[in-house]
Amino acid sequence: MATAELLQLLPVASCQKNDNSKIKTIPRHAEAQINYNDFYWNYMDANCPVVLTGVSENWECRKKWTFSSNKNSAPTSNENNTTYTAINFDYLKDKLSDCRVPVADCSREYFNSHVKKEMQFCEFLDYWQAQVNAYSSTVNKINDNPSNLKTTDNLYLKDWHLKAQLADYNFYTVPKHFASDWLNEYLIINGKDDYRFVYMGPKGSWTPFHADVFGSYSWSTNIAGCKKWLMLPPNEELKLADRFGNLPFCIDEQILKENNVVFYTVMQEENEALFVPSGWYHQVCNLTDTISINHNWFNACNVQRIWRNLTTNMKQVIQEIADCRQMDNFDEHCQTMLRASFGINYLDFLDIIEFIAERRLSSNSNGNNCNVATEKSSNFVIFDTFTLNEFHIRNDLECLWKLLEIMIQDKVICDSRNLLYRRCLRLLELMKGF
Ligand SMILES: O=C(O)CCC(=O)C(=O)O
Ligand SMILES: [Fe+2]
Repeated sequence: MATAELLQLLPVASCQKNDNSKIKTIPRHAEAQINYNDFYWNYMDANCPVVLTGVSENWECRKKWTFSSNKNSAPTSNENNTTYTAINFDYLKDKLSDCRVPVADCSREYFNSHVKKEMQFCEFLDYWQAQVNAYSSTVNKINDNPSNLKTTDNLYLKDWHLKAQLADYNFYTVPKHFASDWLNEYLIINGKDDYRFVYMGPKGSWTPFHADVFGSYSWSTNIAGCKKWLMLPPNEELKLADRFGNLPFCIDEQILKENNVVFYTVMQEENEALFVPSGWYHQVCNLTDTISINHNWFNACNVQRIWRNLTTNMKQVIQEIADCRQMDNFDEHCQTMLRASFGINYLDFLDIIEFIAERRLSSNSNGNNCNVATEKSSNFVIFDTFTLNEFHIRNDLECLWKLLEIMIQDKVICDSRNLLYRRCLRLLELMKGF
């Protein structure tokens, strides 16, 4: 295998930190122009959105799934007559038609989400192609508020784990800026369900107002088409809550303005990756036929936010079933309910933390010279491509140490000196000498 690319993290003082608190518009940087360290501290650690441009030029999916390299093919266009790359339906049918895919119907709401079903990929492509043919023959204006679209069905292929299904198919590469990803590092190596997705959205398909799973980050790269994002900094969404604390399913710019909500509109074009920070609510509308790749993840920068969300959700679970406190296995029951509602429970979270800590502790960068950033790298590889410099490993371990110190003060963990508590202590002990 070729030598892994080094993710070179430096102490935060080494980079001129932006003041991101009063941004007017979401900045754009050419991916090749912004280095790993600046992105890490200025955007990821600062929890501020940014668009990286020129991201997917060499990705197999851009070259083969679309006509991007064939300028003679008929492009699609939006209302402003901007041209967009057309989708190569024949290639997709040939290559992937046997796959089962998850599809949402954007015209039907079900418990604060869209109705979901499974389809054969080729069946979805037939539907999409028929849509393309229909709207190329009529002028189909997309209203600013996507729920106003009057169609019978509005299908959106989303959250497709294609990379997990076809591990050897290298249709994209993870941009290095997003490669410090504890969640997928743990899930992929342990053969568990990951958070790497493909989205294929016909013009007019959309994703309702939400924040991402666990309060994770997401990145989304457009292979073809244009997405319109409405994004709110954390807590701005509270201005939209009704008297029961429920948030709206669908928003538009007018609703946001009427409620004095701070928000940003991002038009994400082809070949651009949007970094969505933790806890930023967003709604996404595909203004044209769109294909995108995205991941959800967390790492040293946002792991404490994930932990806080986990504890908040646990408190809610405990409150909901407080009447049953006397029953046998009350604690286990709460953990089961937490996993069902939040996606992971304390045990799952601790499994991830343990795995990430042990991997870094056993890397061959045996602690020498860790106070300075050196060229020396670890002996493990992330996403088949990247490795961490010594300072990065040290930074990861320091964040894990701080997290564990917070965790062992949590009531659920320390109350009964239970297994969770002992696992946290063992890990702290292991990390003492790093
Ligand atoms: O592209 C979409 O429809 C939704 C993407 C999204 O919500 C995300 O990447 O966090
Ligand atoms: Fe999202």
